[in-house]
Amino acid sequence: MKKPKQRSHDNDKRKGGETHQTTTSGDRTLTTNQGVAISDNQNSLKSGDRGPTLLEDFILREKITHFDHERIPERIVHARGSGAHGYFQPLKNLSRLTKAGFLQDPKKPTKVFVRFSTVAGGAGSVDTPRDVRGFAVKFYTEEGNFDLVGNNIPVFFIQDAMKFPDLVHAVKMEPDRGFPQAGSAHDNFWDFVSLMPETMHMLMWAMSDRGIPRSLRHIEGFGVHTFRLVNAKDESTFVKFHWRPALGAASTLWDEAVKIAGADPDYQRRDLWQSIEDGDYPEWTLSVQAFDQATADKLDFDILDPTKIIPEEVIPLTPIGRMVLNENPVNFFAETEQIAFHPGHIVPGIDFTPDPLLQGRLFSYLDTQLSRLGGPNFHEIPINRPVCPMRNFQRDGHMRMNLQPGRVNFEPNSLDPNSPRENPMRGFASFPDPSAGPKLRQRPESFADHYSQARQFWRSMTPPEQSHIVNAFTFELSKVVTPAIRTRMLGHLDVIEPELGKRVAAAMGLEGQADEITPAVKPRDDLEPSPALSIIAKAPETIKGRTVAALVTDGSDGAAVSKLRQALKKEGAQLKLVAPKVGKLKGNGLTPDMQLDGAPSVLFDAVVALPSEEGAEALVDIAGAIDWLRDANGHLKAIGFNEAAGPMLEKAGITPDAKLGIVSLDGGRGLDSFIAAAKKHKIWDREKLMHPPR
Ligand code: HDE
Repeated sequence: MKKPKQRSHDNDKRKGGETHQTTTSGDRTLTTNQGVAISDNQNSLKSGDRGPTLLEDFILREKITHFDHERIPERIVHARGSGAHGYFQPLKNLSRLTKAGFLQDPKKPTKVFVRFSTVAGGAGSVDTPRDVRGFAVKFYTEEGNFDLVGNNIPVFFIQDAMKFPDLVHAVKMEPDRGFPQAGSAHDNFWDFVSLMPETMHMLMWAMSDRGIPRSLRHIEGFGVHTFRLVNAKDESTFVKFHWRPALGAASTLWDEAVKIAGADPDYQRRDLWQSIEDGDYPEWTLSVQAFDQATADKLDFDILDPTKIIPEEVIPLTPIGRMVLNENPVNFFAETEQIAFHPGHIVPGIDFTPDPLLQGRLFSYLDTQLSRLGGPNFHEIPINRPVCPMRNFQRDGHMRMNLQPGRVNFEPNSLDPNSPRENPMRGFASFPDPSAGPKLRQRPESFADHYSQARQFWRSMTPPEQSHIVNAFTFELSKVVTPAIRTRMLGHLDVIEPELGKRVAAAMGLEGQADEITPAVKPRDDLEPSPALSIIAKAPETIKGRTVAALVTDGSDGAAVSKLRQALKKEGAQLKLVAPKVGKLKGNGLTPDMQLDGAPSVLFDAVVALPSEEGAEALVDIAGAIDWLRDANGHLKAIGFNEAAGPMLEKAGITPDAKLGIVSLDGGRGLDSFIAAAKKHKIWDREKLMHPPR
C-alpha cells in the first residue's frame, strides 16, 4: 500500500518555483530574473538580421552569465550521488536511551533526505565501480537537523583524520594523467594502502562483494564511529548505528558491474528513481548496538578505533526505527547537489566520542560547504533548512536570504526583550566526556592490531565470497604496474590469512614473491567468524523489487508472457519485454519496453527467452541475442526458456538444468521453478562450474 506522500520544504519548493510566473501577470510569460517579460527567446539582439550582436542585449547577457555559473565545485569525495526524500519513524519509545525528541513517539514520523554516493569518481562518473557507497541521512527533527553521515561499510581505511587528504589523493585519479576515473586499481592507491597496515580491514570489505552492490536499495549502512546516546537523566550509552535494507543486501558480480557501467552508467540512480516513481518504496530498519563503558572495557579492541567492528554476535542489533524513501527530488541540483551533510549536525540526546577520525570530520564538513556552496549561509538553502525555528545573531554574508528585522544583533542585550536567549534547560549540552591527557601526537597502543578483524572478515565469508575477494585483489594488483607495490601488498595478504595470500599470488603468477611483513601486533587466531558479515549467508530468498526481462519476438506467445507477468507481480517483481525492434510486435500485440541493443541482460536480475520459432531462427544469428543469454548464464542468473529458444541456448553454450536455474517454462511447474531459482538471486552452484575458484 502506498504511504501518504510526505515531504520536506513543500512550501518553499512549490511556491518558490511559481513565484515568477504568478506574480508577473498571472500567466506563463517567460521573464528575466528581474521579472521583465521576454518577447523573443530565440534570437539575440543584432544590428540588422545578419549584423553583429549588440552589447546592449541585457537579456542574452543575463541568460548566458547565469548559464556560465551553473556549476558549483563538486564534492572532493562522494561527488557522484543520488538522493530521495522520505520519512523515519521510531519503532518504540527510546527515552531509556536518549532524550532526542524524534526517537520518542512511534506514531510520529520525521522527514528525511538521503543521499547515496560513490567516493572516488567525479559527479559524472558511472554508478557501478568497485567503491565504498556513502549513506548520508538528514533527519529534519523538531529540535534541529540530525545528520547521520555513514557508509555501506562499517569500518574506515584510516584511524586519524590527519591521513584523510593522503588517502583521498591516493585513490582519486592520478594528478599528472587525470586517470583512472572512479577506480582504485592503480599504483597510487595501492602504494599508499600497502604502506598503511591500518587500511587492511577496510580493504577486505572494499574488495568483497560490498564494493559492487546490486542497487542502492540493497545496501546496508553504518555510522562507523561509536556515538553516544544521552537520556534525560544525562546517562550515556555507547552506540553503533546500522541501517538494514528491507530487501536484504545483494551484490553484482565484477564482470556484471563492468558491463553495467557501459550499458547504463546511471544504473543505480535510475533504479532508485524508478522504484520510487513506481511506488515500490525503498525501506531500511535503523538499529543500534548499544553498550556501556563496562562492556566497552571488555572488548578486545578500542571502541574509538574506526577500523574495528563489534560483531553482531557479540553485541546484537536492537532495531529502533524504520525509514522509507517515498519521494524523488523535484530538482537534482537544488536538493541532491546542494544538500550539506555534517556529522556535527546533531541534536540533544546524541553526542560524539573522541574517535580521532570523527573529531577531524567535525571540522571538515562545515569547512567544505564554504567552498562548495559559496559562503556561510548554506543553511538557508531550502534543502538544508531546519524545520524548527532558527534564531540567533549571526548576520549577513554571501547570499543571506532571511530578512532579519530590528536593531539588535548582539547578546546580551536589554533593548529587545523578545530577542533570542540561551536556554540551559533545552539547549544542547555536551556529555562531560572524561577523557583527557597530555598534549601529544600519538596513536594509542589499543589501536595497534590491524590484522585480526581483517582475518575474521575473511573467515566469515562463504566460499563464493572468498573467491570474489581473491579475484578482486588479483584484478586490482594486476593493474598496479610497480612490482614492489604488488609484492608488498601480497605480504599483507599473507599476514591477514596465508590462504588468501597464496591464492592471490598464484592467480597473479607471483608465488613465493610476497614481501615479509611483520605486524606490530600478532594477529589473533581465535576470533569466531561472524556469519552476519556475509551477504550470501543471510540473503533472503525473494525477487521483491527485482526486474526480470523476457526476450520476445513477432509471434511470441502473448498468453505465456502475461502468465509470467502475473506470477512476477505476485512476488513484487516486474517484467520488462526486450525485443529486436521497439515497435508493437506482430501476432501477439505485445509492446516491447526496450530494444535488444540497449537492453543487455546485465541490466536485469533474471531472464526468460520466449521467442517464436521464426523469431528464434533470426535471433540465433544475432551476436547480441546470444550474448544476452551467455552473459545471463555467466552472471549466474536464473534463465527461463521455451522450446523455440532451444537453438539459441545451444549456440550460447548453455545446457538446460533446472537444478542450476536453467529452467524450461513449457511444463506444468516450469514457471514456479523459474521463480524459485530467480529468488536465489545468483545460482552459486553454477559459479563453481563456470568460474572455478582460483
Ligand atoms: Fe566524509 N567527507 N570524511 N566520511 N563523507 C565528505 O563533505 C571527511 C568519512 C561521508 O552525500 C565531504 O560535503 C574527512 C567517514 C559521506 O553529501 C568532506 C574524513 C565516513 C559523504 C568529508 C571523512 C564518511 C562524505 C566532501 C576523515 C563514513 C557524502 C563533501 C576524517 C562514516 C555526504 C562534503 C553527501 C563527504 C570529509 C571520513 C562519509 C570533505 C576529513 C569515516 C557519506 O567534508
